[in-house]
Amino acid sequence: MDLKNLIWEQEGRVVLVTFNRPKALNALNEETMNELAQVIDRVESDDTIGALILTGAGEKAFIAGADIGELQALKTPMAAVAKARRGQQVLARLEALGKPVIAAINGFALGGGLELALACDIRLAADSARMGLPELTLGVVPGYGGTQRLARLIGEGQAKLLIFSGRPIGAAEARELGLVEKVLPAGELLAEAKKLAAGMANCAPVALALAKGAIHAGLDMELDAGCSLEAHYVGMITTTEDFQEGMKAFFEKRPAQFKGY
Ligand code: CO8
Repeated sequence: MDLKNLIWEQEGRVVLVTFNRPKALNALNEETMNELAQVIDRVESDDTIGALILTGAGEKAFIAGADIGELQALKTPMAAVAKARRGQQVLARLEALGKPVIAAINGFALGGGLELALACDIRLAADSARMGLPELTLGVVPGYGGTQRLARLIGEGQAKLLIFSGRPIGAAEARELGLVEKVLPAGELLAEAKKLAAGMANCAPVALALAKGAIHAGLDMELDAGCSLEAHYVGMITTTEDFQEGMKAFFEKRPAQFKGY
């Protein structure tokens, strides 16, 4: 991988990727999006990786949005459509990764930065973090899935309130809305993200991918169809060696050693 704006660190089965463009508060330019696509390829195909954490460098920002200089340089509506679609495709792949992805929101998560966090499985926020979709105040529309994922996550009315006002909110309010799953003292954010990620990374990988897939698919299905899908995933998992190992380890009173098949 050729990474300039992202820092890649692997500890055991957990990869920590840090957005690092300090001069623009880690804003997402095209280059950074392309690097994120490379990271996703690697995480997807590398069996030694069981979970991914995304965070921002420094204390001030997670990601302060799409790079506003690049937005200003857009010459035609179709160039903007193409840019939005490219970003959406990368975030859709992030969301669909068969491994857990945790956003550790250490500071400002605005515009495209919050949209990226919305494509993660779990959002942990530092108590000092601020989050919002200020696009309308810049004369632009959220373009990296924000109008879709925010309304699904916190409901139509609350999403409209945030998007139409462009008002950033603090971590406590974000927790109340269900926009983030946990709020932590800033100094404990990464340690907690790593602890959670390590636990998830030690689960049976195929079981985790199936559970994640069932949750995502089920949100677009009738309950009965979703339960049927779930039952078939249970059937599929019993054909793996990891299923046998999980049962055996329980009765032998030891931690299971999963292989990923
Ligand atoms: N893009 C480019 N540069 C940025 C961005 C950004 N999003 N955010 C901050 N910067 C730069 C600033 O220009 C500044 O640079 P310089 O030092 O050269 O002047 C540097 O980072 C530090 O920022 P500030 O001086 O502004 O720091 P403050 O502490 O005063 O303020 C804020 C921090 C409140 C976070 C402020 O920087 C801010 O409001 N940033 C912009 C936030 C924003 O509006 N984000 C949304 C952008 S739009 C978007 O994300 C659309 C996504 C969909 C795209 C669809 C594709 C077509």
